[in-house]
Amino acid sequence: MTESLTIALSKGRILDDTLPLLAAAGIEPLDDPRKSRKLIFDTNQPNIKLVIIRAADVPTFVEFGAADLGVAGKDVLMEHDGDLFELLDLGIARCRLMVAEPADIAANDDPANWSRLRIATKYVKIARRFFAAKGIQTEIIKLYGSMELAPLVGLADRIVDLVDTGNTLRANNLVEIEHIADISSWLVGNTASMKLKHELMQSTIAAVATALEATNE
Ligand code: PRT
Ligand code: MG
Repeated sequence: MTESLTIALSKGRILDDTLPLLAAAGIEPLDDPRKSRKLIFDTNQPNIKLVIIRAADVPTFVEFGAADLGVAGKDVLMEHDGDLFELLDLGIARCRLMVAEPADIAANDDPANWSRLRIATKYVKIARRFFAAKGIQTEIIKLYGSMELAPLVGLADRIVDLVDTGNTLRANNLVEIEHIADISSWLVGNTASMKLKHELMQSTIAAVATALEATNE
């Protein structure tokens, strides 16, 4: 039986940064996923295809074997918290996961004194774990976007969100107050595929690793 692989990617910054890396590893989609509305793409490798899905869905596709490999942000992987292999840190889409709060509160705030907080975030599990480990009680309010708005309208005291340049926080009078994790995107793999499709998985992972080393030189 000829082995075949499906690689799950998401539109936006992950796709923009992963396509050049895959090309350097010898894997190129036949149509441009940045322009097409298709969800499945054949590549120049007859046994490798790409699927383009929502960023937060990549770990689910990989864990359940709908994709053998995928690229997902560490934030999404920490929140998913599932059974898959984290194979390679691709060093792309870097940012940091932070607790932020209004600048006027931060002026007189010491995280060492936190005991009860109301947090708005899309990272419910990560936030719960982070504050529980510090013994801080939290009410977590799940949002799907624009977390920065929550403290401005009294929905929450603090937010947990990704920060890159800090422009979004600054524009909304928020400041970073606690660091949760440094984030980058990882190549992840389905655990069964690592055994059942050993050869093709290993050669593909090795090709990506070599391409990654070349870009880091
Ligand atoms: O867009 P969609 O809802 O489908 O999914 P998504 O928003 O999760 O996807 P996408 O492409 O926006 O992000 C994919 C991954 O990129 C994330 O899971 C992160 O691992 C990574 N990444 C890197 C970022 C950022 N940098 C980032 N800055 N994801 C989001 N942001 C947002 C952040 O949430 C905040 O709203 O950008 C804003 C902050 O940016 P600065 O530069 O103003 O600080
Ligand atoms: Mg987005």
